Amino acid sequence: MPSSTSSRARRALVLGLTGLLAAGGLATTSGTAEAAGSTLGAAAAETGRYFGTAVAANHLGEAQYASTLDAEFTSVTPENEMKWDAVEPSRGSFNFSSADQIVSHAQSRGMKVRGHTLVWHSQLPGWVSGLSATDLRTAMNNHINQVMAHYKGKIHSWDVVNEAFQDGSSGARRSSPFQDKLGNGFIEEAFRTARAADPAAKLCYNDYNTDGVNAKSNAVYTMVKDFKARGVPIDCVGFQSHFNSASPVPADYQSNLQRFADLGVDVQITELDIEGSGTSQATSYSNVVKACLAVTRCTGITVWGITDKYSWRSSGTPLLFDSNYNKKPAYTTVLTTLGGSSGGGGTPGGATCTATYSKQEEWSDRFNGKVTITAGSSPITSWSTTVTVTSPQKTIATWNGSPTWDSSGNVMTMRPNGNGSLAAGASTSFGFTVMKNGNSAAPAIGACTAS
Ligand code: 9MR
Repeated sequence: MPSSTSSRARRALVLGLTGLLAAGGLATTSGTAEAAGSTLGAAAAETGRYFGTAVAANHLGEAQYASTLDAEFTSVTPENEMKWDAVEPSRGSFNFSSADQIVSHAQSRGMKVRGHTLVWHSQLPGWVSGLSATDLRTAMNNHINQVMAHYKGKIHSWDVVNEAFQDGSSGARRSSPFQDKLGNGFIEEAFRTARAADPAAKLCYNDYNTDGVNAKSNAVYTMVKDFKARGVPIDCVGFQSHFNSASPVPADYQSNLQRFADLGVDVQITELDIEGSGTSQATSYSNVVKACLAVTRCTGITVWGITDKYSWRSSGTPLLFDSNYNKKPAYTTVLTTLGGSSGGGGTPGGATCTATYSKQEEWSDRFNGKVTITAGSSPITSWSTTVTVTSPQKTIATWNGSPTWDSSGNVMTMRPNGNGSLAAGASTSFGFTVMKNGNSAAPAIGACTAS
């Protein structure tokens, strides 16, 4: 880590102890020198981004699938398990079992989860298409409410509406039960419902063939601009980025991402895969990664699967690991483009972590705090940090951690509650409630120590 981070951390600590600290994300580090990230997730984390993959629940039991996932990725997207046909196959009857498997696998390893997807014309059960407009509106909002409530607080970003625009030069909306019966307003309504259902989740519009500047992306751009102007809640735009020789990485990919970011939304690469092999595939992947790194608001990259073996277009071998889980040239190029290195990670320097504070709910007499622990470029097996409150404040409750206190009762040392293992670049968090007793100062968070 650069020394500026450590000095920022020290300053934060001192300010915190004097009770002047404003609430908000403050990072402290252990100060241990870190080698370049040796996995996709760790290397991306060093740029402040996640590196994710689509995951299928039915492969999680395959040892190599799970170990590659756990070693390399810091975010997952259920490939099919959160789609309408999977979670609400008949009206009002919800089945979250497969999606839950993926979410709990991810959560226990500190990975983020992207929710995919709430409102989409495809993988839509027949009963939805048969509804009248009034009923469809009720069913759409109920679907969003129920699914988001089930995963409330667990989803980093939701693809609220997926693929609502037509391909080609028309710039029109795609025909779907939602579009045909509810009109253009269905997208706005879905986003408004979603915001109320889980205010902490980032709400994305996600589409394909919008990766460069073209009629379709222009139409999405116009919609996002209008949403921002009118205060319709939207936080991010997903660019699926399914490429092959007929649909290569566009030359204006980066400038297209940037023009959306300039509207005040994050951009995410959500379903990346590039058919091909060898150096040419590697170069295309590298161009995508470079574009994301060049756009500050490009917050993460998700590839659409781990191994070519299980890709939705397996014969095009579009992913970073071959069918035997060997790293392909594209893997190495992505890793180095992210600033990582396959030889450097892990040792010496060993286990490191950071601890970041953010204030949560606040009441007149108390507030909740959350500390996110993120492993550095090596996996860690345990961690600890301190939370110091200013007397007469009192910490009255904690969750997701195992606390001990010093004799003053002001300094709490937090350690994992159970397994403290985190993959390189992965995160976990703990929370606590502080009684203000007249003082609203944010707590000071000590350095994170990892082993
Ligand atoms: O990868 C998914 C595949 O397993 C499904 O059969 C298919 C069904 O439509 O959906 C695939 O994922 C799609 C994603 O949900 C939305 N964008 C396009 C993806 C590739 O088709």
